Amino acid sequence: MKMRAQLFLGACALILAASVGSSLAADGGLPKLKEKKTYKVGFSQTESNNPWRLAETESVKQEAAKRGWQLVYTDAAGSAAKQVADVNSMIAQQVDVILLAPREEKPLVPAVMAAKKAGIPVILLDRRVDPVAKPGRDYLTFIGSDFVEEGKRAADWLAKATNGKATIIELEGTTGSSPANDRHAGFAEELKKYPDMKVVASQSGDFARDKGRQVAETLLQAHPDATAIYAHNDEMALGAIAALEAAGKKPGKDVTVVSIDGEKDGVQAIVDGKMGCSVECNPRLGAKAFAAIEAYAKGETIPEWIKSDDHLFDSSNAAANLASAY
Ligand code: GZL
Repeated sequence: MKMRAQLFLGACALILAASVGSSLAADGGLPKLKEKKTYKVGFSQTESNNPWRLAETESVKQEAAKRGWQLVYTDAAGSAAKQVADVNSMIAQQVDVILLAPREEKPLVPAVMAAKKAGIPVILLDRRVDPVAKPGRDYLTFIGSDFVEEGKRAADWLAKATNGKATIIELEGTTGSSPANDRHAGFAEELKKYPDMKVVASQSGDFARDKGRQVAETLLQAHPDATAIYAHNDEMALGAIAALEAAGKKPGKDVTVVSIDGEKDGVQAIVDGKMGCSVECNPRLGAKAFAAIEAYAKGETIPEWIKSDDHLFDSSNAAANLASAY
């Protein structure tokens, strides 16, 4: 009898250790990914409201099709709350790995942690979450651009174009998103080098063309002395160009416009002399994302940041890059 009791207790201890062990692993370490022929990949897109988003989604879908991997795609239509629900539904569908383009930094942290707890590795695509979540511990890696650097490059280009003298209106991206936060910070940091360049107003146009037009209209009325507009993306820059023309001003002559993304309409605006520059932010991240999944499953070490190499488009190279722009 005693022996059977000991065996039973021993078995309980093993089960307990295993469950604690796996949860500790989930708390302490990144979920693993078993090597398989194909994977079931979840891609949580934040919205589809502009060419950048559409190009990103296209690159992910193309790569999944090319590899014959199953893709579970969701579109949060611009709602962080819906995006959290979308990730939870992927967890319930037991995808092997999640690609997450988080709408905003803070609200999407719980989604990252829920996936980790469920033993599903997460790759952040194109935007980051709040640094409370760590790469290599809570998610595998961030694949995307250096937004701070983009802001700095836009500021430097504008300084050269205006001989370091400008009264600037800033159109910010989606409030709380890492590109908006970092493009603002990078631009402001670089502007410290140029005492005669001042941002007189800064407001969110939510990365959208019409919202960007409306905000530009309002800010131009409040600041008729503005000589430059810095937009966090081409869609808002194109909205601002429409606002300038509606106000009888000549974009590229009366007001210098600088932006980020390098979408086709933005590069075209540079060719047309209406936009000064657009710092490229490459949306075609699908190939890098799937290569990272494959490498991780093989046991390779994945860097905490797989960085996009971004160019800068201005009158010197816009025409040559128009055909390949998205
Ligand atoms: C950048 C991406 C931004 C683009 C915008 O990685 O998150 O979101 O710059 C898009 O055009 O809406």
